[in-house]
Amino acid sequence: MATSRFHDDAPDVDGLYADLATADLQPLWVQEGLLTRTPGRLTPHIWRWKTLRDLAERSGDLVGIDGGGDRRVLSLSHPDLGGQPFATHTLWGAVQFLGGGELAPAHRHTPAALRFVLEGSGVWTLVNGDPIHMAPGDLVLTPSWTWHEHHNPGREPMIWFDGLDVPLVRNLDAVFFEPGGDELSDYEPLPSSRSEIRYGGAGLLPVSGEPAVIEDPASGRSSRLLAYRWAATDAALSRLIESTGRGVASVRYADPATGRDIMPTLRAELHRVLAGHRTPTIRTAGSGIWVVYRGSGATVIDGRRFRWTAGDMLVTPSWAAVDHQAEDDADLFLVSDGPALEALGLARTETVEQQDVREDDAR
Ligand code: GTQ
Ligand code: FE2
Repeated sequence: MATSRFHDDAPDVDGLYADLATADLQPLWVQEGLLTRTPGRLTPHIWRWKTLRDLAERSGDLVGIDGGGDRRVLSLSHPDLGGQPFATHTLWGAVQFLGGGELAPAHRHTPAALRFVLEGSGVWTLVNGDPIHMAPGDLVLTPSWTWHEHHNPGREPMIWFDGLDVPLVRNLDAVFFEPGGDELSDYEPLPSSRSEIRYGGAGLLPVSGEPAVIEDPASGRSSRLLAYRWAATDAALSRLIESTGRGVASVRYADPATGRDIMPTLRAELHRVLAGHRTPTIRTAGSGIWVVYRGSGATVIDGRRFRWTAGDMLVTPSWAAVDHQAEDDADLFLVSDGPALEALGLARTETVEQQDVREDDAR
């Protein structure tokens, strides 16, 4: 913010500014919008399922998985971000389309990824060689630097949501990528992944045996459980709603051994809002992407109402006031950068008074 303590009209000040620029220096006192009272670099934005689905399917028809760069992914590109393929300053969100018989080959990267399945079933994702079956409502993790590849041995295409921390890791300039070898991975489609056999028991951890698929005590990296099944998420939410008698409930996906977030940079939650109910209004530092899994309703973000139905995807900016209302019973999946802010000592959240709707977003 410009301050009046400095005399911009002093006779040789133009010369000073010119010399500063030549010396690759900038005076703080001319900076605007650097130290803002509160965050606010992004507006909310919504992508409609119909558009996402149609374009994903067309990409499936027209762009081969070989010619299309191995993964048929359409990234949510927020119009505020100047054409970058990012949903927020920290989060990558995308729909991935894998046709019947297709294979997205093995690779690994430092950005962490999660998948939330929207349509179809029968894809196997191999995470460090552990075959994980994917079906609607399942959450599957590929933590930082784990090998992964997606196989669709069936006939039907599958569509899922990808959430990654790519923009965050890019801004830290910590992106590493390694392609896998050319040889095809062989895998046995077992009823349960190794990860779930060891860590999928509610409240029970193996005392001994093989190490976890992902174990990196040096970095404190968690993610021993790599798949969170819809049936378990659904049951947990139903129990909460039944026991509290309230129309809203939410759960956070947690590492079973530590109770902490599933990965160091990404948080995942499932929020259930029954028909006719509205959540409290909350502001959180850090951004999020909401994926409507089921139902219909609206989200009010800083007084703007966005109506949604299943498959729609919605960005909530840092420190925006957010609440949800359901028309039909609704389930909303959330991915956010919460743990990254917590690790850096930047996390803040507050509940605010219910906001008025100032603006209705046309459908
Ligand atoms: O499926 O491995 O949306 O590497 C972006 C980068 C998905 C993946 C994305 C990826 C993947
Ligand atoms: Fe990947």
